[in-house]
Amino acid sequence: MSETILRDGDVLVRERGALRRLTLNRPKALNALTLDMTVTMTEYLRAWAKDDSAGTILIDGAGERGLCAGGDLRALYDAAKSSDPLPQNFWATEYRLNVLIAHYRKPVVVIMDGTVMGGGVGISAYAAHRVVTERSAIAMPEAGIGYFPDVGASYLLARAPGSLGTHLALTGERIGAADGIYCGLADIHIAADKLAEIPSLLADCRTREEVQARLARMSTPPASGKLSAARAWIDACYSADAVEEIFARQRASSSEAAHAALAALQRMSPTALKITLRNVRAALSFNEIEQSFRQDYRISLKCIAGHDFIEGIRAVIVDKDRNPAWRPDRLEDVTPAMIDAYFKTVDDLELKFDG
Ligand code: QUE
Repeated sequence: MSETILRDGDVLVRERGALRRLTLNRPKALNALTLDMTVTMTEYLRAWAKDDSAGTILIDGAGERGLCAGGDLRALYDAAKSSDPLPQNFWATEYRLNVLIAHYRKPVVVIMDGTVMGGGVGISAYAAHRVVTERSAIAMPEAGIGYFPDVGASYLLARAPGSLGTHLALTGERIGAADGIYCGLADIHIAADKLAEIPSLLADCRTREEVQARLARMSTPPASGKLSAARAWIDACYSADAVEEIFARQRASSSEAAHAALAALQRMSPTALKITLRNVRAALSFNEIEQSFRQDYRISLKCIAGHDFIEGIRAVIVDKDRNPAWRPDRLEDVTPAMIDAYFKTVDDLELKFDG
Protein backbone atom coordinates (compact mmCIF):
# COMPACT_ATOMS: atom_id res chain seq x y z
CA MET A 1 0.00 0.00 0.00
CA SER A 2 1.54 3.31 -1.04
CA GLU A 3 1.89 6.37 1.11
CA THR A 4 0.69 9.91 0.34
CA ILE A 5 2.05 13.07 1.96
CA LEU A 6 -0.88 15.34 2.89
CA ARG A 7 1.21 18.08 4.46
CA ASP A 8 4.91 18.74 4.98
CA GLY A 9 6.29 20.99 7.74
CA ASP A 10 6.70 20.90 11.53
CA VAL A 11 4.06 18.19 11.54
CA LEU A 12 4.39 15.74 8.67
CA VAL A 13 0.97 14.35 7.75
CA ARG A 14 0.71 11.13 5.75
CA GLU A 15 -1.84 8.52 4.77
CA ARG A 16 -1.49 4.88 3.85
CA GLY A 17 -4.71 2.96 3.27
CA ALA A 18 -6.93 3.74 6.27
CA LEU A 19 -3.93 4.80 8.39
CA ARG A 20 -3.48 8.49 9.15
CA ARG A 21 -0.06 9.47 10.47
CA LEU A 22 1.10 12.59 12.32
CA THR A 23 4.89 12.84 12.64
CA LEU A 24 6.32 15.58 14.86
CA ASN A 25 8.99 17.02 12.61
CA ARG A 26 11.35 19.40 14.39
CA PRO A 27 14.13 16.88 15.01
CA LYS A 28 16.78 19.54 15.78
CA ALA A 29 14.64 20.68 18.75
CA LEU A 30 13.84 17.07 19.71
CA ASN A 31 10.38 17.68 18.24
CA ALA A 32 9.47 20.16 21.01
CA LEU A 33 5.86 21.24 20.50
CA THR A 34 5.05 24.68 19.16
CA LEU A 35 1.59 26.27 19.16
CA ASP A 36 1.43 25.74 15.37
CA MET A 37 2.13 22.03 15.77
CA THR A 38 -0.64 21.56 18.33
CA VAL A 39 -3.07 23.50 16.11
CA THR A 40 -2.19 21.35 13.08
CA MET A 41 -2.54 18.09 15.02
CA THR A 42 -5.92 19.20 16.39
CA GLU A 43 -7.24 20.15 12.93
CA TYR A 44 -6.31 16.80 11.40
CA LEU A 45 -7.57 14.73 14.34
CA ARG A 46 -10.91 16.58 14.28
CA ALA A 47 -11.26 16.06 10.51
CA TRP A 48 -10.32 12.37 10.68
CA ALA A 49 -12.80 11.72 13.50
CA LYS A 50 -15.60 12.49 10.99
CA ASP A 51 -13.93 10.92 7.92
CA ASP A 52 -15.04 7.33 7.28
CA SER A 53 -11.94 6.66 5.16
CA ALA A 54 -9.75 7.22 8.25
CA GLY A 55 -9.30 4.04 10.34
CA THR A 56 -6.35 4.23 12.72
CA ILE A 57 -4.15 7.18 13.78
CA LEU A 58 -0.39 6.83 14.26
CA ILE A 59 1.62 9.51 16.07
CA ASP A 60 5.42 9.44 16.07
CA GLY A 61 8.49 11.68 15.95
CA ALA A 62 11.04 12.40 13.22
CA GLY A 63 14.76 11.80 13.79
CA GLU A 64 16.76 9.43 15.93
CA ARG A 65 16.44 11.06 19.35
CA GLY A 66 12.84 10.51 20.25
CA LEU A 67 9.16 11.39 20.14
CA CYS A 68 9.19 14.78 21.86
CA ALA A 69 11.16 16.77 24.47
CA GLY A 70 8.14 18.76 25.63
CA GLY A 71 6.98 22.26 24.82
CA ASP A 72 8.88 24.92 22.92
CA LEU A 73 10.28 26.55 26.05
CA ARG A 74 12.22 29.21 24.17
CA ALA A 75 8.96 30.51 22.67
CA LEU A 76 7.33 30.59 26.13
CA TYR A 77 10.36 32.44 27.50
CA ASP A 78 10.34 35.07 24.74
CA ALA A 79 6.58 35.54 25.10
CA ALA A 80 6.79 35.95 28.86
CA LYS A 81 9.47 38.62 28.45
CA SER A 82 7.19 40.62 26.14
CA SER A 83 3.80 39.92 27.82
CA ASP A 84 2.65 38.08 24.70
CA PRO A 85 -0.45 35.85 25.23
CA LEU A 86 1.23 32.90 23.47
CA PRO A 87 1.65 30.82 26.66
CA GLN A 88 -2.06 30.75 27.49
CA ASN A 89 -2.96 29.97 23.86
CA PHE A 90 -0.31 27.26 23.71
CA TRP A 91 -1.39 25.52 26.92
CA ALA A 92 -5.11 25.76 26.13
CA THR A 93 -4.53 24.25 22.67
CA GLU A 94 -2.08 21.64 23.94
CA TYR A 95 -4.28 20.47 26.83
CA ARG A 96 -7.38 20.27 24.60
CA LEU A 97 -5.34 18.23 22.10
CA ASN A 98 -4.33 15.84 24.90
CA VAL A 99 -7.99 15.44 25.91
CA LEU A 100 -9.02 14.97 22.26
CA ILE A 101 -6.53 12.09 22.00
CA ALA A 102 -7.80 10.63 25.31
CA HIS A 103 -11.42 10.48 24.13
CA TYR A 104 -10.74 9.68 20.46
CA ARG A 105 -13.18 7.07 19.12
CA LYS A 106 -10.78 5.57 16.58
CA PRO A 107 -7.61 3.73 17.62
CA VAL A 108 -4.65 6.06 18.33
CA VAL A 109 -1.17 4.48 18.38
CA VAL A 110 1.74 6.53 19.74
CA ILE A 111 5.37 5.51 19.30
CA MET A 112 7.13 6.51 22.53
CA ASP A 113 10.62 5.81 21.18
CA GLY A 114 13.61 7.71 22.63
CA THR A 115 12.96 10.86 24.64
CA VAL A 116 9.38 11.39 25.79
CA MET A 117 9.31 14.31 28.23
CA GLY A 118 6.71 16.80 29.44
CA GLY A 119 4.40 17.67 26.57
CA GLY A 120 5.56 14.47 24.84
CA VAL A 121 3.90 12.55 27.67
CA GLY A 122 0.75 14.64 27.07
CA ILE A 123 0.38 13.52 23.46
CA SER A 124 1.12 9.88 24.29
CA ALA A 125 -0.05 8.91 27.77
CA TYR A 126 -3.80 9.19 27.00
CA ALA A 127 -3.69 7.27 23.70
CA ALA A 128 -5.23 3.81 23.50
CA HIS A 129 -2.03 2.10 22.24
CA ARG A 130 1.20 3.38 23.78
CA VAL A 131 4.25 1.68 22.30
CA VAL A 132 7.61 1.80 24.09
CA THR A 133 11.00 0.54 22.91
CA GLU A 134 14.35 -0.32 24.50
CA ARG A 135 15.32 3.32 23.82
CA SER A 136 12.33 4.91 25.59
CA ALA A 137 13.26 7.51 28.22
CA ILE A 138 10.05 8.86 29.73
CA ALA A 139 10.18 11.73 32.21
CA MET A 140 8.32 14.68 33.69
CA PRO A 141 11.35 16.84 34.62
CA GLU A 142 9.60 20.21 34.95
CA ALA A 143 10.22 20.82 38.66
CA GLY A 144 13.88 21.22 37.69
CA ILE A 145 12.99 24.22 35.52
CA GLY A 146 10.74 25.85 38.13
CA TYR A 147 7.58 24.48 36.51
CA PHE A 148 5.57 21.32 37.33
CA PRO A 149 4.44 18.13 35.58
CA ASP A 150 1.49 19.47 33.57
CA VAL A 151 -0.46 17.95 30.62
CA GLY A 152 -2.70 16.19 33.13
CA ALA A 153 0.20 13.97 34.24
CA SER A 154 -0.82 14.39 37.88
CA TYR A 155 -3.93 12.31 37.09
CA LEU A 156 -1.84 9.39 35.84
CA LEU A 157 0.99 9.76 38.35
CA ALA A 158 -1.45 9.81 41.27
CA ARG A 159 -2.65 6.39 40.05
CA ALA A 160 0.77 4.77 39.60
CA PRO A 161 1.61 1.98 42.09
CA GLY A 162 2.34 3.11 45.64
CA SER A 163 4.13 6.46 45.74
CA LEU A 164 6.02 5.98 42.47
CA GLY A 165 4.09 8.79 40.77
CA THR A 166 5.08 11.27 43.47
CA HIS A 167 8.73 10.23 43.10
CA LEU A 168 8.63 10.62 39.30
CA ALA A 169 6.79 13.96 39.47
CA LEU A 170 9.21 15.49 41.98
CA THR A 171 12.55 14.11 40.73
CA GLY A 172 11.77 14.00 37.00
CA GLU A 173 13.61 10.68 36.87
CA ARG A 174 13.72 9.08 33.43
CA ILE A 175 12.19 5.65 33.15
CA GLY A 176 12.45 3.00 30.46
CA ALA A 177 9.94 0.70 28.80
CA ALA A 178 9.21 -1.74 31.64
CA ASP A 179 8.85 0.98 34.27
CA GLY A 180 6.70 3.06 31.89
CA ILE A 181 4.31 0.11 31.56
CA TYR A 182 4.44 -0.60 35.31
CA CYS A 183 3.52 3.03 36.10
CA GLY A 184 0.61 3.07 33.65
CA LEU A 185 2.22 5.46 31.13
CA ALA A 186 2.66 2.86 28.35
CA ASP A 187 1.13 -0.41 27.17
CA ILE A 188 3.37 -2.51 24.99
CA HIS A 189 7.06 -3.00 24.19
CA ILE A 190 8.21 -3.39 20.59
CA ALA A 191 11.91 -3.52 19.65
CA ALA A 192 13.02 -0.30 17.92
CA ASP A 193 14.22 -2.19 14.83
CA LYS A 194 10.62 -3.34 14.23
CA LEU A 195 9.06 0.14 14.28
CA ALA A 196 9.40 0.69 10.54
CA GLU A 197 6.97 -2.20 9.95
CA ILE A 198 4.17 -0.61 11.96
CA PRO A 199 2.64 1.74 9.33
CA SER A 200 2.04 -1.00 6.74
CA LEU A 201 0.88 -3.39 9.46
CA LEU A 202 -1.81 -0.96 10.63
CA ALA A 203 -2.87 0.31 7.19
CA ASP A 204 -6.12 -1.69 7.15
CA CYS A 205 -6.97 -1.59 10.89
CA ARG A 206 -10.18 0.07 12.10
CA THR A 207 -10.76 -1.23 15.62
CA ARG A 208 -8.78 -1.29 18.85
CA GLU A 209 -9.00 -5.09 18.85
CA GLU A 210 -7.38 -5.30 15.41
CA VAL A 211 -4.66 -2.82 16.33
CA GLN A 212 -3.97 -4.52 19.64
CA ALA A 213 -3.68 -7.93 17.96
CA ARG A 214 -1.29 -6.65 15.25
CA LEU A 215 0.93 -4.86 17.77
CA ALA A 216 0.92 -7.85 20.12
CA ARG A 217 2.37 -10.02 17.36
CA MET A 218 5.43 -7.71 17.13
CA SER A 219 5.87 -7.31 20.87
CA THR A 220 8.69 -8.80 22.93
CA PRO A 221 9.17 -8.55 26.71
CA PRO A 222 11.07 -5.40 27.76
CA ALA A 223 14.26 -5.54 29.82
CA SER A 224 13.51 -5.48 33.56
CA GLY A 225 12.69 -2.16 35.16
CA LYS A 226 14.12 -0.67 38.34
CA LEU A 227 11.13 0.81 40.10
CA SER A 228 9.43 -2.26 41.44
CA ALA A 229 12.54 -3.13 43.51
CA ALA A 230 12.68 0.47 44.78
CA ARG A 231 9.10 0.47 46.07
CA ALA A 232 10.17 0.01 49.70
CA TRP A 233 12.15 3.25 50.06
CA ILE A 234 10.02 5.17 47.56
CA ASP A 235 6.72 4.37 49.28
CA ALA A 236 8.25 5.01 52.72
CA CYS A 237 9.62 8.44 51.74
CA TYR A 238 7.03 9.84 49.32
CA SER A 239 3.87 8.92 51.23
CA ALA A 240 4.57 12.01 53.37
CA ASP A 241 2.21 14.96 52.95
CA ALA A 242 4.81 17.73 52.87
CA VAL A 243 7.99 18.20 50.84
CA GLU A 244 9.88 18.96 54.07
CA GLU A 245 8.82 15.58 55.47
CA ILE A 246 9.84 13.79 52.26
CA PHE A 247 13.30 15.39 52.59
CA ALA A 248 13.51 14.32 56.25
CA ARG A 249 12.58 10.72 55.42
CA GLN A 250 15.11 10.60 52.56
CA ARG A 251 17.82 11.96 54.84
CA ALA A 252 16.99 9.32 57.45
CA SER A 253 16.70 6.50 54.91
CA SER A 254 19.26 3.70 54.73
CA SER A 255 18.83 3.63 50.93
CA GLU A 256 21.59 5.16 48.77
CA ALA A 257 18.97 5.85 46.10
CA ALA A 258 16.96 7.91 48.61
CA HIS A 259 20.03 10.07 49.29
CA ALA A 260 20.64 10.52 45.56
CA ALA A 261 17.00 11.56 45.07
CA LEU A 262 17.31 14.03 47.94
CA ALA A 263 20.41 15.58 46.36
CA ALA A 264 18.51 15.98 43.06
CA LEU A 265 15.46 17.51 44.76
CA GLN A 266 17.60 20.01 46.66
CA ARG A 267 18.66 21.56 43.35
CA MET A 268 15.06 22.10 42.23
CA SER A 269 12.71 25.02 42.70
CA PRO A 270 11.24 24.81 46.23
CA THR A 271 8.04 26.44 44.98
CA ALA A 272 7.78 24.00 42.07
CA LEU A 273 8.26 21.03 44.40
CA LYS A 274 5.44 22.17 46.68
CA ILE A 275 3.12 22.87 43.73
CA THR A 276 3.94 19.48 42.24
CA LEU A 277 3.24 17.55 45.44
CA ARG A 278 -0.08 19.32 45.99
CA ASN A 279 -1.06 18.83 42.32
CA VAL A 280 -0.45 15.06 42.43
CA ARG A 281 -2.21 14.67 45.79
CA ALA A 282 -5.26 16.64 44.60
CA ALA A 283 -5.49 14.57 41.40
CA LEU A 284 -6.12 11.40 43.40
CA SER A 285 -9.66 12.58 44.17
CA PHE A 286 -10.49 13.56 40.58
CA ASN A 287 -12.64 11.22 38.52
CA GLU A 288 -11.95 12.61 35.05
CA ILE A 289 -8.76 13.84 33.42
CA GLU A 290 -10.35 17.20 32.56
CA GLN A 291 -10.16 18.13 36.24
CA SER A 292 -6.38 17.72 36.17
CA PHE A 293 -6.05 19.73 32.96
CA ARG A 294 -8.18 22.54 34.41
CA GLN A 295 -6.02 22.59 37.54
CA ASP A 296 -2.83 22.50 35.44
CA TYR A 297 -4.03 25.45 33.39
CA ARG A 298 -4.52 27.57 36.52
CA ILE A 299 -1.04 26.67 37.74
CA SER A 300 0.56 27.27 34.33
CA LEU A 301 -0.86 30.79 34.05
CA LYS A 302 0.45 31.57 37.51
CA CYS A 303 3.89 30.08 36.71
CA ILE A 304 4.39 32.14 33.54
CA ALA A 305 3.62 35.30 35.55
CA GLY A 306 6.05 34.35 38.33
CA HIS A 307 9.81 34.08 38.75
CA ASP A 308 11.04 30.51 38.89
CA PHE A 309 9.77 29.15 35.56
CA ILE A 310 11.43 31.93 33.56
CA GLU A 311 14.60 31.57 35.62
CA GLY A 312 14.55 27.79 35.08
CA ILE A 313 14.23 28.15 31.30
CA ARG A 314 17.00 30.72 31.36
CA ALA A 315 19.34 28.40 33.27
CA VAL A 316 18.60 25.22 31.29
CA ILE A 317 17.68 26.34 27.75
CA VAL A 318 18.78 29.96 27.19
CA ASP A 319 22.07 30.56 29.05
CA LYS A 320 22.61 26.84 29.77
CA ASP A 321 24.54 27.63 32.98
CA ARG A 322 22.36 25.06 34.83
CA ASN A 323 22.54 27.30 37.89
CA PRO A 324 19.08 28.77 38.50
CA ALA A 325 18.58 31.27 41.33
CA TRP A 326 15.21 30.28 42.80
CA ARG A 327 13.03 32.76 44.68
CA PRO A 328 12.37 31.80 47.42
CA ASP A 329 15.35 29.47 47.49
CA ARG A 330 14.50 27.63 50.70
CA LEU A 331 11.56 25.27 51.25
CA GLU A 332 10.65 26.86 54.58
CA ASP A 333 10.21 30.24 52.90
CA VAL A 334 7.51 28.91 50.56
CA THR A 335 4.33 29.43 52.59
CA PRO A 336 1.01 27.57 52.21
CA ALA A 337 -0.59 30.86 51.10
CA MET A 338 1.95 31.17 48.29
CA ILE A 339 1.02 27.68 47.06
CA ASP A 340 -2.72 28.29 47.48
CA ALA A 341 -2.45 31.11 44.94
CA TYR A 342 -1.45 28.65 42.18
CA PHE A 343 -4.64 26.61 42.69
CA LYS A 344 -7.15 29.47 42.68
CA THR A 345 -9.66 29.85 39.86
CA VAL A 346 -8.55 32.00 36.95
CA ASP A 347 -12.17 33.15 36.48
CA ASP A 348 -12.85 34.10 32.84
CA LEU A 349 -9.70 32.27 31.77
CA GLU A 350 -10.76 28.85 33.18
CA LEU A 351 -10.00 26.13 30.62
CA LYS A 352 -13.10 24.82 28.83
CA PHE A 353 -13.49 21.72 26.72
CA ASP A 354 -16.00 21.53 23.89
CA GLY A 355 -18.17 18.46 23.29
C1 QUE B 1 12.72 20.12 31.74
C2 QUE B 1 11.73 20.25 30.80
C3 QUE B 1 12.03 20.42 29.45
C4 QUE B 1 13.39 20.46 29.07
C5 QUE B 1 14.39 20.32 30.02
C6 QUE B 1 14.04 20.16 31.35
C7 QUE B 1 11.02 20.57 28.43
C8 QUE B 1 11.48 20.81 27.08
C9 QUE B 1 12.84 20.84 26.79
C10 QUE B 1 13.36 21.11 25.47
C11 QUE B 1 14.44 20.40 24.99
C12 QUE B 1 14.99 20.67 23.74
C13 QUE B 1 14.47 21.70 22.96
C14 QUE B 1 13.37 22.42 23.44
C15 QUE B 1 12.84 22.14 24.68
O1 QUE B 1 13.75 20.65 27.76
O2 QUE B 1 9.81 20.54 28.71
O3 QUE B 1 12.85 23.40 22.68
O4 QUE B 1 14.99 22.00 21.74
O5 QUE B 1 10.55 21.01 26.12
O6 QUE B 1 15.01 20.03 32.29
O7 QUE B 1 10.43 20.23 31.19
